[in-house]
Formats: sequence, structure tokens, C-alpha cells
Amino acid sequence: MKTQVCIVGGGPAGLLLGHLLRAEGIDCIVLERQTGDYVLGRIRAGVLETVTVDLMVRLGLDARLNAEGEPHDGFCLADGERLIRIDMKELTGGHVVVYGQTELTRDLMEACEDRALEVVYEASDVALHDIESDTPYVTYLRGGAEQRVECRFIVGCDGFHGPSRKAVPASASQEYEREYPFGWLGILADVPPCNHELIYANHERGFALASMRSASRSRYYIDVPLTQSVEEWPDERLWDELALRLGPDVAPNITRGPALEKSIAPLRSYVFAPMRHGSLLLCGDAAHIVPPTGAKGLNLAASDVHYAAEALIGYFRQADNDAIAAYSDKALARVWKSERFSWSLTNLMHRFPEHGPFERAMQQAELDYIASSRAAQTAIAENYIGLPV
Ligand code: RFL
Ligand code: PHB
Repeated sequence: MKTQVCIVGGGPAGLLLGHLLRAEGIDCIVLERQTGDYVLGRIRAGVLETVTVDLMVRLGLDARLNAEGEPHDGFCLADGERLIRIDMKELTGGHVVVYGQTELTRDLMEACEDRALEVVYEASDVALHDIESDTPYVTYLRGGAEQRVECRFIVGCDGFHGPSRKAVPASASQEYEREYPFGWLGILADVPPCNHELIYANHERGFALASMRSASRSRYYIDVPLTQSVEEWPDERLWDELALRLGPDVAPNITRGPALEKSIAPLRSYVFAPMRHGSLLLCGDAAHIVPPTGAKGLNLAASDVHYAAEALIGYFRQADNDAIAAYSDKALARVWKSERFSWSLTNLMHRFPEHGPFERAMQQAELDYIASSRAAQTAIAENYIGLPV
């Protein structure tokens, strides 16, 4: 088949981009390796910045997000002895919205039929060809038969492990990477949250995060060494550990319940540059990874999509080649700022195996400074609500 844009990956980035292009009458197709149910079964992000919410509003797909999403005006940093509240609304006028990535993805999926966005699920062996030409194409297998999509642009929205980024020659790109010596063990449970706002805790036993999806569904995380597995953390052990790390003021408010989902995600900072090579544009986790401490991954995918849609619409509407050429620099400028924030909050809130008394003293001094300085709190708040696109 022939189309204008072939989008590889039907996660939040691919579906958002597909809808934005269809809304402008641009032809596109989304190729997704998994089934729709599998994509919805991945429990991931929960905190949306305004950039992400605004894209759903622009698409007119914000009805459920408006009804069920919870605006949050603040969150807390805890260090064993105290809670430091970052009042985002008072400090910046902004806020974030708690609404699961699963729900956002479901809203995007359910609108596909109505808006004639074609998504091919269970597309295997996706391969990109001739990306340095103006006539690239993508091949894949569906039900054992090879299919071919000819297009003007390919957009790689296929996450960290997808084939798109790998299609760019190493000689034309640069990777920046930092791996962390721990992962986040997450638990999702149908119990009321322990606090109405998120709490990020740096405790001597390790990191903990109390988050939520709704008034009756909680999401918690602790950091664990990468050598550990989920089997080593039966529910009761995990609830006990959360109570210790979140501290005596919060622990009595934790309601325990059976895990609906429990998994360990490694933490990584990663940037691939440039984010365009010839006729291939990369968006979201395909081009970069942030550790989840700043709640930035999904939101960065949304801001990339915002820039990519702008560039592609410029190209197809006004034959504007410059917008395509500018895509990578525009997207990366925002990516690096989110990378920096996620890295610095990760360093502040986790105990690293290689840390000694000096590094611990630095963390304490920084938390003391944040607790006492409106300027420091404002810097955190403006990054957390999301920098402008
Ligand atoms: P995704 O969501 O990984 O989607 C990529 C899609 O591409 C498909 N794919 C392929 N399709 C065709 N052919 C192939 N060969 C393919 N290979 C892969 C995949 O099946 C998939 O459907 O990437 P996308 O769209 O860029 O979205 C990125 C976000 O999912 C990610 O950044 C966030 O989930 C990160 N993240 C968070 N982000 C936030 O903004 N706020 C948060 O609070 C937040 N919390 C989190 C997170 C990520 C976490 N984990 C598990 C990594 C919490 C966790 C624990
Ligand atoms: C989540 O609710 O899954 C969540 C919230 C905040 C983060 C990371 C994950 O920083």
C-alpha cells in the first residue's frame, strides 16, 4: 500500500501522532507488533503535564480525561523526618493531572475507527528500508504474508527496543547513556491512596513513591537492586517495606491489598541524537529514556509528537522542508531539559551503593535548601509541571 506517513509503534506516541495527522487530512498507518489488549496491559505512567493534556483537548478526546483525571496542585518530597510540600499551583500557577497512561491509550485506541486511523496490530518483523531517500518503505509480516508500505516519511514511535532507531547508521548518530544500579518495583492495587498527593521518599532503607490512579486505586514503588526479582517480593513484604520507607507519619494511612500488577523496571537515562535521519523521525522512548522519578517519559513522548506533527503538517500543507529539518533540534532542546531534571531528582531521592557519607550529606543539604528556599521549590515545580513546548 501507499501512504504519506508510516508510524511504527502503536503506544501513546504513535497513536497521538496518528490522530493529529488524520485531523489534518494526512494519510497514515500505524504498525504495532502487539495486540491492543497487550498494549493496554502495560502499567506505566500516571502523571500528565499540560502539554499532554492539551494534545488530547486539541483532538477533542479529553472527555474522560476531564471527568476522571485528577488535577494535582502539589506533591511532597520526604526524607525520613519531614515532608517538604512543593506547591506547584502557588509557585507557578500550573498543575499536573493524574490519569493513567493505560486510560489515555484506551481513549486514543477507541477513537481510531471513527477517525479513520488505521492501526495494524500483530505486525511482526517490521523493517525500515531506504530511509535516506524520499521514497522509504516499511515491510512487515501479518498472518505469515509479507506486506509493504510505501510512504514519504517513517516515524519511529516503537519504544526503546523497536527497530526504528537501529535503522540509523552509527556513524550518523550519537548515544548518551547512564544506567542506574537499581530498578523500581511497582505495585498496583485497588485500595485508597495513603495521601491525596504524591510522596517521593528518600529513606535510609531506600527510595519509595506513593502514587495513585484514582480515589480507589493506588500505585506504589520502591527501588530494589537489579539482581532481585518480583518473586522475592510477596505482597506483604512489599507493603511492610513501603510502610518503613514512607515513614511513621504516612504508614498508618497505607491501606494494603492484593497486587493487580507487580513488576520491576530498570532505571536508565538515554538520549539518541539526532532525532531525524533522512526520511525517518524518532519520537518518544524510541529516541530517549528518562528514569521515572520526574514523571517525564510519556510527557516527553507527547512533546516530541507535538513537534513532529507540526513539522509533518508544515511539509504536507505548505511544502515546508525547513520544519522537517528543524524537528530534531527543537525536540532535543526540550528532551535535554527533562533528562536533566529526571537525573537530578533521581540522584537526590535514591541511595546509591557507591555513595558514602559525603554524598549522603550533599543530599541532606540539598533537601534542607529546598525545604527553606522558595526559589529552589519554584525550580522544581516549574520542571515538574513541564517546561513550555
Ligand atoms: P511505548 O509506550 O513503549 O510504545 C512503543 C510501542 O511500539 C511497539 N513496538 C513495535 N511495533 C511494531 N514493530 C516493532 N518491532 C515494535 N517494537 C515495539 C510496542 O509494542 C509499543 O506499543 O513508547 P512511547 O509511545 O514512546 O511512550 C513512552 C511511554 O510509554 C514512557 O515514556 C512512559 O511510560 C514512561 N513512564 C512515565 N512517564 C511519564 O510521563 N509519567 C510517569 O508517571 C511515568 N511513569 C513510566 C512510569 C515508565 C515506567 N516503566 C515501566 C518503564 C513508570 C514506569 C514504571
Ligand atoms: C505513577 O503513578 O506510575 C508514577 C507517578 C510519578 C512518577 C512515576 C510514576 O514519577
